[in-house]
Amino acid sequence: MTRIIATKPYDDQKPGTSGLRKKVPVFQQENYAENFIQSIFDALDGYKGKTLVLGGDGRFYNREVIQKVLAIAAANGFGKVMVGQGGILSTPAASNVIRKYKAFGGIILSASHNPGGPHEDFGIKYNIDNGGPAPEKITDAIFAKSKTIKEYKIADIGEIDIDRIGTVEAGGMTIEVIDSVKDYAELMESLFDFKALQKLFESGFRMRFDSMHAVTGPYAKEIFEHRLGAAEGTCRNFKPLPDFGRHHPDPNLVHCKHLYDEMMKPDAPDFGAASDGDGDRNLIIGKGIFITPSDSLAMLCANATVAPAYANGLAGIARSMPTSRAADRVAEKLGIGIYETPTGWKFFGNLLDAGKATICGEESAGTGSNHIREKDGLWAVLLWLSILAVRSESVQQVATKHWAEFGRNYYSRHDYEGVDSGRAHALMEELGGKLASLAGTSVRGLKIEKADDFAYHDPVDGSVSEHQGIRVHFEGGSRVVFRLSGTGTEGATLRVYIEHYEPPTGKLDKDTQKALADLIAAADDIAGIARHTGRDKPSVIT
Ligand code: VG1
Ligand code: CO
Repeated sequence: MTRIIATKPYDDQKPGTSGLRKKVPVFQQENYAENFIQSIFDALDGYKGKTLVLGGDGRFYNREVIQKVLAIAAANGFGKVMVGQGGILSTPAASNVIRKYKAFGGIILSASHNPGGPHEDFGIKYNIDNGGPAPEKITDAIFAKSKTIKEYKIADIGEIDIDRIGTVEAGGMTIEVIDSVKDYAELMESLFDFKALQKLFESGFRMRFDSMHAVTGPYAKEIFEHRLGAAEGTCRNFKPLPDFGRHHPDPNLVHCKHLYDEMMKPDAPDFGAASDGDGDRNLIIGKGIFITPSDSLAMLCANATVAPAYANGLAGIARSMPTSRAADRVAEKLGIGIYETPTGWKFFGNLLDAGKATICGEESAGTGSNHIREKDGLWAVLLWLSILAVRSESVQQVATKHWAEFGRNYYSRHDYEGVDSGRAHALMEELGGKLASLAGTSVRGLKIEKADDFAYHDPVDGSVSEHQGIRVHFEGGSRVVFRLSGTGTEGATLRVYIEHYEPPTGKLDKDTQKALADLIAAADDIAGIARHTGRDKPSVIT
């Protein structure tokens, strides 16, 4: 039986950079999740009888919301829902399932790298039929529906057993519980030369992969240890936990410091990597060397032809605006297109669909390719392993040679988390107000060439996205970018992205923070970070 439940709108259901993210108690308010799920369906057309893919990163409240989505999808007339066993699908795995089975779309339950638990974060995201995050046109429509919603539909289907693989009929809809890992592992096997990677591990190559008690555990175990023969113990923290073991599943040098420390020891393994809550990010650390995500993107692109899937070369590269321009130099050398998009994977979808870009990346540890429409942590690790296998070199050697050829984009991101929202917005407004007057002035001896507020004109559908970050360019190619995060759930997070280019003939082995010290000071002078935020240093440096 289907019931229609009267409800009142909430005014704060605007999806951010990647879906709606709030604290769990916010989602637990009466009808809060139901409203948003119904608003997603209300914003869509033509799904009657079609298939929806459903899964999440296993965090606290995942199972409850899986049941809600099933019951609301049935009442709204979906023909079928394919749900990952136990409610689990990593974000890249969900993207693959949507594409492989030609689903109408998918709902992914995740707050990605944000912590989980009864008082931590939860999230809901809608992906379209290409497997990618809904574009702004759709997220805007969902938000509009959420502000006027009066009722939602729900089918009385009872609690569905999502732990047993198989198919059941409920509320006039088919529910298929699928293996969370199998389709994804097969996809990886189709892209990379698994025999070559098996040989690498046979030769004694040692690796650590840290799943941070998040969703990639079962995927990593299956791919690295079972299919590629990496030693047992290669995978660490591989048991997904609803609260990620009370850690912050963000694979950066702060939250994954234990891996960094291990990789800096004299007897370190050859390769270390980690992934985030929902499996779309990657951290890459070689023995004795951390690779910034922006450099990783450039190095993956420069060497992609080692993998069968990219043997014929890349059509183009896309990176988010704050990502360093290391990849631009690779694109230039390869004679292929380079695209600069706003932050968030949803902006890459059109470029990938149109065949303009093959590999995309973000400074926030996200890299991926046209194999799906999300960033993909394990994919990046497998491409790195392929490079090391084919070149028979260490990460250090690959990086050193890359910089010697292309020069080095010293790069760092400084985050000021949990800043009072009013003060953070005041900083951005003040900065925006003086952009026009910055060009030609000097700060700390650095001459400002131009400054602007980044707007993106999508070359495929012509849509325009404004106010995507403030860029200050200095003479000589250095750059500072300021923007406010769209994924946080507490106050505001100011992100400051700092970049300095050193040509191949320059000094390529400096300490990053030292290499950027002048620019960091200039950023504070220009934006008044300390004055506005009351902070004398960032909370996270990556
Ligand atoms: C952050 C990152 C962005 C990434 C987004 C989602 O967004 O900066 O590059 O696409 O998170 O990643 P923001 O708006 O907080 O800067 V995930 O792994 O959280 O889905
Ligand atoms: Co993520």
